[in-house]
Amino acid sequence: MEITVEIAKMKKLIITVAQTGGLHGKDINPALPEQPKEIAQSAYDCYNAGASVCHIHARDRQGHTTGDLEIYKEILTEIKAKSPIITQVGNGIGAVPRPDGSRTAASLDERMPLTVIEPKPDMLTINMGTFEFDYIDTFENPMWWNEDFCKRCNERDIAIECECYDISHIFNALELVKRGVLHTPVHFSLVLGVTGGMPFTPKLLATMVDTIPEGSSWQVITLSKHQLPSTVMAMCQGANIRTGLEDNIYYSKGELAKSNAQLVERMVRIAREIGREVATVEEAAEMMGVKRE
Ligand code: KMH
Ligand code: ZN
Repeated sequence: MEITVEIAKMKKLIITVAQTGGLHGKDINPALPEQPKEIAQSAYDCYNAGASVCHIHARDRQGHTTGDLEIYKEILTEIKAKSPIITQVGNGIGAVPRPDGSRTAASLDERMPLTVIEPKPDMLTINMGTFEFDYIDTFENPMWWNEDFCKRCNERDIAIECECYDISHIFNALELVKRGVLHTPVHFSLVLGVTGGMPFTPKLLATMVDTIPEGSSWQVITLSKHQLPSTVMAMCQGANIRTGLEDNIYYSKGELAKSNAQLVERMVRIAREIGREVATVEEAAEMMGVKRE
């Protein structure tokens, strides 16, 4: 895909906030929202700061990562009651505690029920290939399962975001397009810097962007110290961006972020400085083919 460099010709910027994640918790940054009301308040603050999409993971009452649909229900209900921000549930769930004391990646059987969450999320994330996630576990995302997941999203009119950790994952997404289950334009998230996937370098990002078809939308997801520079780069190339404590617990080196909204506010300031207009929720929904209830 051609990279746009003229700011005036760029589409409006969609800012996604990934507030919670499925790995770390309040133990490493107390500002990370874990409980439904806290997640909804943080989403409201991020919406007011300029985010149009809220990427969601659930935690149980103890703050442990969970696939409990009742908790997702509470989170979605609370978010929707407070703001019109687009809701996007991450289908990876994260690392779940097990009775033997270990924590392992949520299984395919634990993850498929996310397609029936009530109230309906606006979007669901699909992770586009199986790989070893950060030495933690095998992150299983087989093609047959992604195809089934996609079909179930289509049945409920849930829009899809495709997270690609490797160039081959882009081709996996395109295969689903060929099979007629993933609709175009595809919304790619290019995830760089997860051990087991591709590392972040500007060259690798450019190669990935080069691989995705014209007309797609893309955003970059990177972790920790790479997040600010990579998102600024993406912003200057007409892409969307994602920020939030799921991906980066710091505001600057050694300084913890005070909130998700603080990270969103910074991205909005930078967008304004470079002349990139920030999309409203309505504009983002239109651009991503999100059908609101
Ligand atoms: N933490 C991201 C790198 C998901 O939610 O399904 C992975 C993620 C996946 O966002
Ligand atoms: Zn996620």
